[in-house]
Amino acid sequence: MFRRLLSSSAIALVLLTLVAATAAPTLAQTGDPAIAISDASVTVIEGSIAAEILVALATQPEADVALSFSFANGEANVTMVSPSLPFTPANWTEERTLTISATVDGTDEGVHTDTLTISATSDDPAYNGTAAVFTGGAGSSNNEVTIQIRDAANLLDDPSFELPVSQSEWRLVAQAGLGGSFSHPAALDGSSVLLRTTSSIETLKYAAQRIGNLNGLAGDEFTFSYSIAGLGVGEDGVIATRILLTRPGIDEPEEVTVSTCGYVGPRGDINWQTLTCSVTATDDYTAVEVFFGWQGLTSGLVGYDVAQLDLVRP
Ligand SMILES: [Ca+2]
Ligand SMILES: [Ca+2]
Ligand SMILES: [Ca+2]
Repeated sequence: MFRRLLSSSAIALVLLTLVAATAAPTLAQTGDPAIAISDASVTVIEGSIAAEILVALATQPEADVALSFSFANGEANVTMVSPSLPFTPANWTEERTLTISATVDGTDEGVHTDTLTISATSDDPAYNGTAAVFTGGAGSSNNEVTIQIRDAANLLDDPSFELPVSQSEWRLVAQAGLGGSFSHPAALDGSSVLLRTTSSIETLKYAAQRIGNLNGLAGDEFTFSYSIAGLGVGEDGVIATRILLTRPGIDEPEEVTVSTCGYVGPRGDINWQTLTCSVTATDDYTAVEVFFGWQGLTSGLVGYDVAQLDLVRP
């Protein structure tokens, strides 16, 4: 039913420019005594994608510096520390890599969070207890890492569009729109997202959700499934779904792999049906984003509901 379309079309260019950049961490090993953390927040997926953060000392300590880790909610854990702790006066220049993961707990929690708190203990008073200064982390003491956890069962936040847009991670975008374009009528399963034509000059209208800060690997397979329906949908324009994998680039995120699946069924009144679009990562990536919507449609409306994004890591 689906075939790849539009891989180099205008819709691709427009969509690509809307992806936010992610900065690479840098840890300063100069200045006053401090413990630098590479990331204030990371994203992990239960049972599959873990996150790596770096921890480094800014100066040579006068004694060994041990780190300890605690989690606020017990949803995540540190599974590996390399090279091993503590920092010593001899090996202090080596950055430590912490791997943070979340296990599959069998509970459908949607997007949930945990907080990692890093504490230091040392006979060097500058690196001991509350006297230790942290940089780069979250919280009032900069020694926390916020961990956003995605459920293994469905990576998307608010997959059935039950929340107001301001409360979910879906973005609704209308190019040259005149406002009042989106609504949530009772539909397939509670509320749905409805992309309605309002003007013949509208060029593009879509909903998107982006999951960033990922340690994605080549070979990861994503499948995006969703239900679609329509009313009075014209014969013009393109209705399509897209999965986009990116990594940080020089000025803007660099496309790693993209899959675009055009709707090729009949127009007019379209009954609810479930469709899928899949992509396999051709290289490592740091973000996945799903889009669905239309370009150049001048009459009718298209509804979407019950979206699901699954990851299989071979
Ligand atoms: Ca959990
Ligand atoms: Ca869970
Ligand atoms: Ca719904």
